[in-house]
Amino acid sequence: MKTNLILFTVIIAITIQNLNAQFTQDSLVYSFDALEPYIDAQTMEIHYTKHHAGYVKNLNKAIEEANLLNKSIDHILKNVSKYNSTIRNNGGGHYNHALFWQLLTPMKNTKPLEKLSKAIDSTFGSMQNFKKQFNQEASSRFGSGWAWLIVTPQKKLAILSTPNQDNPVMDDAPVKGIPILGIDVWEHAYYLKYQNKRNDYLDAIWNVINWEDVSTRYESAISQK
Ligand code: MN3
Repeated sequence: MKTNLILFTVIIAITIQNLNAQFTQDSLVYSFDALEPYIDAQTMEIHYTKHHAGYVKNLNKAIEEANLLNKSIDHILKNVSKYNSTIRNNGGGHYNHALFWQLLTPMKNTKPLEKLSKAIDSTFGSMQNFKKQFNQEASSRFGSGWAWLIVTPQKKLAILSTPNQDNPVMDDAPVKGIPILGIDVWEHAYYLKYQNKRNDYLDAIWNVINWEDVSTRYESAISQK
């Protein structure tokens, strides 16, 4: 009886704790080693269970302190200039990584669907040119950050990069838009396997980009009012 009561109390305590934790990590839909040999299992495991988990934990603490518990991540990012740097860095960190995991797939060498494929060709000349321009942007981002393919408010495709955990959703981003593809160029995303060779990581990652997911995001972005 006493054991049951303790157990009951523990369950209630855990439930209350989870109710307060506004943001959580979605489970990965593939295993840590599923993206081998392009992204190694150890990098994936540390990236997901330590880096991303850390952003979520720090974000939850920061929004509680700032009384933002009921706000969505979109709302937080679209008003981020009003908040402190802890909310900015960890809010961006959570959004960017949650997106990044969905943009990767163990199905090797997927292709964009027709609408996106046409838009890439008409904007960048060819898929090959697009990847070249994207990798140029990603490799020249000094220090830590992200490279993005976005849909602009004019419904055009554009490539850009942002520092730290910033992204094009933030209200004070120099170029704003809806990210449909984002690649993490922090050293923690590639250093164990590629060391200082960011370009080798950038060449390899195209093998595991989920173009079906990117295409769906494109079609949704161009149809938004
Ligand atoms: Mn990262």
